[in-house]
Amino acid sequence: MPVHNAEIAELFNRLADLLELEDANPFRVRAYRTAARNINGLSHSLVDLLAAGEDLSKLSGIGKDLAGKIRTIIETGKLPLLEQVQARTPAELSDLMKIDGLGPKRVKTLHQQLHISSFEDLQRAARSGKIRALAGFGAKTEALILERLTRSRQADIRSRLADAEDIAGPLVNYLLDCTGVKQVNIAGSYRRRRETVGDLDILVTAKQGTPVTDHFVAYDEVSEVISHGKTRSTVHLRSGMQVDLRVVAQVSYGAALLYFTGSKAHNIALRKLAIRQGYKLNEYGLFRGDKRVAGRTEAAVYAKLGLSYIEPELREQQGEIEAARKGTLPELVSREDIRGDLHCHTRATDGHDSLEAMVAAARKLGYEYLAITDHSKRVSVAHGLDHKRLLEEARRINKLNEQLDDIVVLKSIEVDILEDGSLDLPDSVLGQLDLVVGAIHYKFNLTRKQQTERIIRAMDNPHFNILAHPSGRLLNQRPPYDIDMEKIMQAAVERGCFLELNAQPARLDLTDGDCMLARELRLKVVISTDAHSTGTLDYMRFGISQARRGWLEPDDVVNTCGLDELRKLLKRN
Ligand code: DGT
Ligand code: CA
Ligand code: CA
Repeated sequence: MPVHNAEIAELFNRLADLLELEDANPFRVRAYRTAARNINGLSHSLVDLLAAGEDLSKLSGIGKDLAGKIRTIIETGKLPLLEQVQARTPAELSDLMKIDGLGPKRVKTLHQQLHISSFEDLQRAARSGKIRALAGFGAKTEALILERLTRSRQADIRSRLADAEDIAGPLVNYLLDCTGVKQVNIAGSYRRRRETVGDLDILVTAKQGTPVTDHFVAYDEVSEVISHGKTRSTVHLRSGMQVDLRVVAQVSYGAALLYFTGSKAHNIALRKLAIRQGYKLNEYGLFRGDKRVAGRTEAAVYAKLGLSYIEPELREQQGEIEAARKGTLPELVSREDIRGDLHCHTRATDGHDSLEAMVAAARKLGYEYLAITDHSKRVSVAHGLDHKRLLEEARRINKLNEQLDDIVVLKSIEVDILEDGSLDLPDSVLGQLDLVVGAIHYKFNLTRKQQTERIIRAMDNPHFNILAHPSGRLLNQRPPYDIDMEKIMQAAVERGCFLELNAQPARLDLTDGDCMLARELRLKVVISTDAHSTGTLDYMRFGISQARRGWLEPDDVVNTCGLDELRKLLKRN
């Protein structure tokens, strides 16, 4: 089993948390955290680097000791030190640290002062008002803990789409290795490209079921076999993911794919429509009496029902069936429509690759433009740019542009929106850039009214173009800050500004619903990766699928425009 960089980083982060919980040397704790952050930002897989004979201790933040640990993880899948530390930490105590807002320090206080070592203890203490009395907590924190306790338990069950992909990819390859297997497809919410998935629903075509389900339950990563039958089986993987597998015959493959792709609401509506037309629809096909009239492909089933083909991302019972009947479905935006990326970072702040490397990677993707948007000085942890360093970067970009004829590098900044809605750099500096991307990185807890006004005031600045990650949410980690999204979108339309759909798998901010709202208000959206390394420019695909779920067409997306058209849009109204 290949080990992903994210998994390795996760092991080091867990180790750092547990060490901190037991008061280990802070420098040691920090070293593991730094290593995890650097590993997450690498644009190559550590497995590949090791296989190519690279010396891992040359990587930034990775010394000899860490390089050795990484090698052990890759070779054995284990970090022995973590297992030792884990063995001496109560399991529930380490689970408590997963609650947003409860780092190792706070969990330690809760444990020492209130003897809290489980979710139940924590909930009881919060409900009875004991937590607010602790130094450094307060009533507000107590309320947040209660809220997050409920939220994190629901969130824990669903995986981010990108994590699900990491798990699904190798499993699909493994299934394809089984003799007799013709096709393997992942249906369910995964195929509809929802931002999180509950479980994986895998569909396989093969003449005989038993060899396939036998092969499936023998997969290395399986931790528990829930059921094991001739044509269907369910397992849990070591990652915690549940996987349902079904083996179907070729003649009903389309009908089965349709059924197991869902959504359930879409299925029910389709089945009703079929009944009204005198058919019967199930996972084996579309039938008139006993005769199967369609089933081999999804397209054939839709066609027989008088519908145009409905893309999986649209199958949420949000009017898509009606639109398919009238022939008014949107022509969804796709990867080929994208002409450039308008949000990325370089080594000048918290990116991992140089300006030149980022531009080279964007050229390889066939982009016509790339905006470099490093952080502004307020974000000191990312070593944000002051006006001197920003202008220095701008000069380097000018030079680079003189040498390039197939891509234009746009000078930009991800400027911090300060608490009063002013921007972190003076207008005289912002005016020298090609575009300005603004973002909130602190003071998440203002009231809805204050936060909304803060953002609109930022857009009042005539240099402001794009609001980055508009809600600030992090999937399974941090709720959105409280804003009036419609009011902000309206204000953007009035001022000629745009909202970003941030394609980071943990953000996907805007949501699909926000995209629909933007389309209704005729506000164009910018799909940006916020890449911090060359490899993650590829996150564009997550942004695209989110946009497709929001019914967006190429015309609804700013960065489907060529450079001239883009420059016009950036001039505001
Ligand atoms: P998830 O796993 O929670 O992210 O969401 P899904 O959509 O993958 O749901 P899941 O795994 O429970 O079921 C996969 C598909 O199977 C679902 O999208 C539609 C279909 N399905 C499941 N249960 C029913 C049902 O009771 N009626 C109908 N018509 N379809 C169902
Ligand atoms: Ca599912
Ligand atoms: Ca399922």
